[in-house]
Amino acid sequence: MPSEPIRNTTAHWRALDLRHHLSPFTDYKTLKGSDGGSRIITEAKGVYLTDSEGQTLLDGMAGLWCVNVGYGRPELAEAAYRQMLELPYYNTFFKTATPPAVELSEKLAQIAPEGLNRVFFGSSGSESNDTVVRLVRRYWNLKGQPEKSHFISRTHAYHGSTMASASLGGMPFMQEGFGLPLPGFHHVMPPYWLDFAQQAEGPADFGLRAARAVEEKILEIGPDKVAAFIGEPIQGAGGVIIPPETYWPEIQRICERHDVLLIADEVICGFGRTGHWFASEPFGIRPDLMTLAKGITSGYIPLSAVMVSDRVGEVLEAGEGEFAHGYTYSGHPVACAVALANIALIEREGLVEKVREETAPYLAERLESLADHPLVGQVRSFGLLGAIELVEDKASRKHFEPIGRVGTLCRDHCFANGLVMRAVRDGMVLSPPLIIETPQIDELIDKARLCLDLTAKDLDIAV
Ligand code: PXG
Repeated sequence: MPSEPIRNTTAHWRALDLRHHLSPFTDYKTLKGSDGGSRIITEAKGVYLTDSEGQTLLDGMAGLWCVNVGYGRPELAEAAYRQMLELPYYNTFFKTATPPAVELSEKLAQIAPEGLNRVFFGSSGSESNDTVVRLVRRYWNLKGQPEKSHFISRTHAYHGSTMASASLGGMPFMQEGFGLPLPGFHHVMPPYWLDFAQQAEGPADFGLRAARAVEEKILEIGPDKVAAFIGEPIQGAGGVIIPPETYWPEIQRICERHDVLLIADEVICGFGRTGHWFASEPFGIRPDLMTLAKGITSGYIPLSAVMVSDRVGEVLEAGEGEFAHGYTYSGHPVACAVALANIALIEREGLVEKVREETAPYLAERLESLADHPLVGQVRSFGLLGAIELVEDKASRKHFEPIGRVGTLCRDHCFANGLVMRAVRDGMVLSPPLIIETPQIDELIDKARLCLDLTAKDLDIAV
């Protein structure tokens, strides 16, 4: 019999994790086998994580694109503590509400793009995207056009992991074998110039062509059947795909022309990530509905929201009967109190302006310094979202085969050298906390270069 590992050690936690804990998006067989178990994160402060072995990691991903105000902020903990003592829970069903839920609704209406004045709460981005599907179908039912029920989204989109939100998503590996997408969910190409542009097609022309793929799909399904188009302003989990400037204005025109609702999924892009409160602002998107999560509480507690435009809200309010949808934790008072404290902190510290004026330009400049590396085919960033694309051939930007292998190698070097940088296919993606300072960006770039060198060495490529 192997002896039991001592409690409160890495070996103990790993053993429990392997025995009892099913983590998301995990290859359980490999985790149990060659990987030897999970990394155990025990503490965090500012932009740094500490694992159970005492190793410090610079968190280039802000958790999962969410810890906007950084780790260890007492203001958020105190807001939760106070609210738990005052009113830890009450629901918002059956004509009740709580002060934090209504005060947060007002605050969100103030900071959201013009015309988004109503809010429906959930606890995750997936829930808010499920809510959007039901809200949109309810809207068209009330308008007397129930056949307008189809949704258009894009390849590489990530909108969540529930059945409806994974149907909206455009990642085939999340759909195959699960009976997804559900009927009525369609996908077109993303505005991803690097992979989808034709030879000699510039970004501006490509942006228009990618938008027109949405129009072609609307015409193929029939405009009288298409309910809505959904898109992340910048596709995050799909690899930080930053659309050409021509893309969103054309999408806006197409949706208006065919009377198709426009949904902006700002789960990653919202709350200062792009140097604006919401990415709809710089991209010129006027959404009918906008989904929020992650940065709404900086990930300290689960909360999500759907912002509803006056156009949709007025129809909902004039409709007969109830909107038969909601969650036990819709408008959870503790989560809403934390969100209010989080937004107050972002305002007080001027984090949106700090990103726009100081750290985003600095990150862009420092990323550019990696462009000469033999593995790097392209660097790109917008606000504090960035990507470093690894390619086999710099001139033609040909990918390594099989795609994903080299990105994973690089990611593992990053972990071993104190940097969390995720790989999406062979793109290394970045989304650090908004409180990151310029010397920490230097540290991040230095570590990234070291890990690119180590990856090149594995591949016998001279640096
Ligand atoms: N929309 C977007 C744009 C997202 O990025 C969701 C919705 C769903 O949110 P919830 O809270 O249900 O997870 C997300 C989530 C990754 C990764 O590996 C990204 C997400 C979640 C998990 C992993 O990049 N994004």
